[in-house]
Amino acid sequence: MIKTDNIVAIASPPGLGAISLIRISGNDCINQIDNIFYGFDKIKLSDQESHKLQLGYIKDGDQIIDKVLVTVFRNPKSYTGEDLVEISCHGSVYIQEKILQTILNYNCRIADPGEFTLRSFLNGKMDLSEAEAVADLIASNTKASHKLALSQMRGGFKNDINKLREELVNFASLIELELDFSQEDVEFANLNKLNDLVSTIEIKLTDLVKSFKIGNVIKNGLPIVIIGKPNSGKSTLLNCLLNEEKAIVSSIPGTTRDFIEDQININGIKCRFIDTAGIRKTEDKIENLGIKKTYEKIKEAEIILYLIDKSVLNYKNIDNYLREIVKIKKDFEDKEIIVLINKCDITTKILDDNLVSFSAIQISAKQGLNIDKLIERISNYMSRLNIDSHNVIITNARHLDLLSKTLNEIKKIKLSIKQNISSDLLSIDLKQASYFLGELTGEISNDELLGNIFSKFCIGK
Ligand SMILES: Nc1nc2c(ncn2[C@@H]2O[C@H](COP(=O)(O)OP(=O)(O)OP(=O)(O)O)[C@@H](O)[C@H]2O)c(=O)[nH]1
Ligand SMILES: [Mg+2]
Repeated sequence: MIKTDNIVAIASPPGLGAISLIRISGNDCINQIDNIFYGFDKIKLSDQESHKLQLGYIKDGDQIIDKVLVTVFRNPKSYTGEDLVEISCHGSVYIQEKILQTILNYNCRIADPGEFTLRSFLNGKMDLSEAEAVADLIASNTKASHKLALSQMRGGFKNDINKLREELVNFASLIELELDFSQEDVEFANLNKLNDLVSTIEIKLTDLVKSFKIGNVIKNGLPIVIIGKPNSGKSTLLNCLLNEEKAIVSSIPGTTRDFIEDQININGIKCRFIDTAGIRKTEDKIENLGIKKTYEKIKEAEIILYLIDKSVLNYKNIDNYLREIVKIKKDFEDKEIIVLINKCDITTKILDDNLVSFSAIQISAKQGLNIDKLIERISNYMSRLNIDSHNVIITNARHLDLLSKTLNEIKKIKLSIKQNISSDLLSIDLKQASYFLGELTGEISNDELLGNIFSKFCIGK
């Protein structure tokens, strides 16, 4: 049900700023703000043209609170699609709160989280995936995530999906029609055409589902875990990459117990480097907890940096290291593993030949040697992800879930056509597939679903 009562919220971030924005939306919000606004142009807000602004005072009774700029947006040409007023006031926390409290006296309530965007969706100003992109846009903090959120907000994949969905719905109704006339042996739905359609959809959806991995990297960053034996220089490497003394470094093995994480930007992508507890057999309870966490972090990572301490490498133990590398590669075959021989500033017997097959890079984390080669290797991995080649990228777990469910149905339909399975079963799968796609764009929605999505927004959005 669409609510149209007046809602208000501070739309700018909490705290002190030069200017703050208070947003009010609802069926008679313009009249209500007229009660407290005294424009210098002596024009009542209810007479003010849409998208025009006026300088004036906001007063609580006789008391002036602030000199403000007020903009009026008349429905449907506003963010929410309703009448909407924006007050730009000075950024003092006291002023913001005072204006907010005053407005609350005039038939207005504090907006729920995401309620402005919810109303925008309910009034047909944007579809659900666009509304979700608004949240992403606000949260974006790299060039790549900004570009992605912006493209989704401009429609992203919804036009494509809506078109495909329409065609599925068409087929479903043709098949139903055929069932109604089943006695007369007429054929309305051309199964070859349906097969072509589901094949197209299958390719599109598979591509979108695959793009989630990239979307996740853009939105949440590329997780890169640093592992190796105690004292191999993991924390030193983290500090070197971040250019700050983030983690404690010491010559005592087992220094890092918990994981430590921070990020830097490489080629406009957020890279999350995670330093971990060194892996070894130990009786120390806390260290063992840290080692357990290391394994969890490895699972979440896209890239594993496996560090070997060159100063302890010798002809006797090198085979153990080689076996370990082979095992890691086997256990985590979907991940990129980069072998690093650290402490190359220390000269030891040459053992490099053995590690050539693993394309190990010799670095010195302490002196910052060859770190550029490591960055280059990470950049190469990113290029292989082909981030720029995807026009449309999925970033949202809800979208992924619905796309995967649709894909399942589509595969079932394809099989049914192949096996000549009866039309009534086909029509059930077709309906289910178009239902999932409808939920994706919000064509089909319910209060619970909307509540779930918009409650994650913050107030004022
Ligand atoms: N010569 C040299 N020493 C290094 C280098 N990198 C690290 N070290 C030294 O090796 C020791 C261990 O470094 P850490 O960074 O604490 O090693 P770690 O892998 O984090 O160790 P744990 O947290 O105990 O698992 C310290 O004394 C560092 O100064 C390097 O490139 N060259
Ligand atoms: Mg450490």
